[in-house]
Amino acid sequence: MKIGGKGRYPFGPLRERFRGCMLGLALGDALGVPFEGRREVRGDQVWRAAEERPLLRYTDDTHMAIGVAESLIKCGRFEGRHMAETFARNFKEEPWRGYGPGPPRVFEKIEAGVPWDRAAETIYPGGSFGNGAAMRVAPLGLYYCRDFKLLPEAAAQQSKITHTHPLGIEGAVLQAFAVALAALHGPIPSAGELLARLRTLTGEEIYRSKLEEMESLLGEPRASAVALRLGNGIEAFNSVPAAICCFLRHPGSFAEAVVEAVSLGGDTDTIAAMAGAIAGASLGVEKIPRGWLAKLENKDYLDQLAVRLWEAALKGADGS
Ligand code: F2R
Ligand code: MG
Ligand code: MG
Repeated sequence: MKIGGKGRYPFGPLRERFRGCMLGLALGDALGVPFEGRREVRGDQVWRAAEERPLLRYTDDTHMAIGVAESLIKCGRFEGRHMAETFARNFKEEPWRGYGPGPPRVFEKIEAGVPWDRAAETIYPGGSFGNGAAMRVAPLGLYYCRDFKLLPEAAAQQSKITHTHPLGIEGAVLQAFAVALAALHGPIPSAGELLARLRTLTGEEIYRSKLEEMESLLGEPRASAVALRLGNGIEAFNSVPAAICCFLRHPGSFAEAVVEAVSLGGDTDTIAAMAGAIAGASLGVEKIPRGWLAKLENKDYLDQLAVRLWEAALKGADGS
């Protein structure tokens, strides 16, 4: 099947890829968080931490992705107001998940009655270009994986709840597409084809040049070169390309993609959450190490959510 083409819809494996994506996102987040802010991390440190920790606890990345999934399941489509209110309600229940500084201020405004598509406008000059909209967008990429016409607009709109800067929005669109292509296609036949598809979505020079640069990093032995050339920071343009690259450098191994994402240092939970979401969507839940899954916080709820999202996507209120 050609990437993004209208091939036969692989019903059976798709369910396992939805599960792989949601659980992979949460695991990347949980495995990355102990190393947040480090300059560089060795792979063996990540493996050891995963083995030694009794519980793999996730952060805001997964907490917000849960909100995206809950809203899509409930509404059967993207509904901005509902998703914004879901984020605000979930934040109130668990404000300690390590949220970025902007979103809680947006939620306050939403609760005060500011419309969902206006609340984020004044938090940062020009809007936020943080990676918060990209880190949570995976369930929407799954939900709209059969509809490449609706997907970019839905990804951009969900971004605007908290992130209105064009660079924050484009990062979320790219991450949503990477997840959608991975879920639809499964194991990727060619990194070049996926990158070419993603390049057609870029309007911003920084993403275009980083996607171009990525091809030369696929055979690069040193992971540190990925952080050096693509970034490892909290800004969407310094983390979304790095996450996609970690997946493309290890397209057949969920564990290696996620461990490498953490090893880049910087915004480790978020880069690993995004790499884990793409790798899980491509490879399916069966390729995620069982020992890690067994220790993941709220594993059963995340798994149920993935299956319910898959069922909702099959009904496809506006996607089929
Ligand atoms: N917040 C964190 N990590 C900090 C440590 C948390 C601590 N461990 C704890 O437990 O409390 N991680 C989470 O935040 C990131 C996502 O952030 P989000 O949602 O994008 O937030 P925000 O505030 O919109 O943007 C983040 C930063 O980006 C810079 N920035 C954004 N737009 C800007 C603009 N227009 N001009 C200048 N700077 C801009 C600012 O520095 C923002 O603070 C994820 O890593 C998640 O894991
Ligand atoms: Mg986080
Ligand atoms: Mg983070």
